[in-house]
Amino acid sequence: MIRYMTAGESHGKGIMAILDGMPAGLKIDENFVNWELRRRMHGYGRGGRMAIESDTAEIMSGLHKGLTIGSPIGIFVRNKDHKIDELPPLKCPRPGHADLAGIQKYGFKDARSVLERASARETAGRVAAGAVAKIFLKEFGIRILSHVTMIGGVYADTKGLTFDDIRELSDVTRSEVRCADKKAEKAMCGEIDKARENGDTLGGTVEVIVDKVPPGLGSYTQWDRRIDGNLARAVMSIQAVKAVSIGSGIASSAKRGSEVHDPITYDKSEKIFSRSSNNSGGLEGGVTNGSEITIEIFMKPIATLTNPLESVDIDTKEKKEASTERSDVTAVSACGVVAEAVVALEITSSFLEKFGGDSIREIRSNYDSYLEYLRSI
Ligand code: EPS
Repeated sequence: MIRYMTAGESHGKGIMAILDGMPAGLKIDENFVNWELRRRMHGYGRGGRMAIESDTAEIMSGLHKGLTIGSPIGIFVRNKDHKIDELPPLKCPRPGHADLAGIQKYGFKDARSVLERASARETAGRVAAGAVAKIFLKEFGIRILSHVTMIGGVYADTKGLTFDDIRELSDVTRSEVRCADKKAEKAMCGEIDKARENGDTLGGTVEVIVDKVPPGLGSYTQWDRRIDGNLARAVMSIQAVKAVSIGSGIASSAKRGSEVHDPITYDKSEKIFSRSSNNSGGLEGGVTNGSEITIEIFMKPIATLTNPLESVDIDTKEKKEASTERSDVTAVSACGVVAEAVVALEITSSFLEKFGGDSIREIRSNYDSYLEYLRSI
């Protein structure tokens, strides 16, 4: 099992993450961690802040000569826009943000101290920790991608595309919104422009796909070991996410069982069980079944509007427009990168629970013997 935490305010000195429980002997490529941080900053419709920052990971602990040593891995991402003490108070809480609830809960006189920590800037820490988890999973051939499937009501058509097709087409170097459908991408950018002109914001959906996951991660024996629940919690905790659907989850609730469940097949030459469809999104009974894990994530529109909704002044209690701040028109593309990170962390945790060991060598030997056993049944 692993644990991770983040700390840091949006305009404080920086964001940090501590990742505890990683085994020894994993080579950490800092360039890869930084590449993940850069992917999080990408996306048409992101705000002015992204032009200021150039997020870079300073790995503070847990490595010796580039290899993990089993101790907690501490990562710091410095904020260039470090001006928390000069920023004005926010007196009119923004609907959709944590502003009002935070003022009430912590006894503040304005929302500045709320938004500084509630901000999605925090996700830089999760992406840095998630990059380490991705490096771990890569050792065992497990790959993760995300791609944008809808922004502002414009849907991508990715029917028939494989994991590799989607990965290539939605890559940051090829797509401004990380969408695998070029035509949809153009329409999405058009919607983003329109929303910006109207002082409005957009939400959307992303899909995360995890490939080459072995069957048997997670467990049905106890509620908090069900990996679908843990994945949903991790993803749902990303700022502005309002719903999570595994496999054909939401759509399948209106269908018949015969249309939804995935028939079981057996390949006699490869000696593996598989499925002729994947509506379950790789998860049955809270356990991975060996198919790709597919998770759809629904993000609401960013809550900071430059054409603001009605609010109330915290001091005078008079009706006023909500405060506005520099923000993004949409951050759906970034949400996908964060989702990849938190999914990687959950899969890593379950992987370590099943194949536990303190070093990569020990885990590899446990994993190989499990794969051999699977072929023997
Ligand atoms: C973000 C940094 C923030 C916002 C965004 C995410 O920068 P600033 O507040 O300085 O403009 O761009 O935050 C939000 C969308 C939010 O709701 O708080 C980042 O690094 O991801």
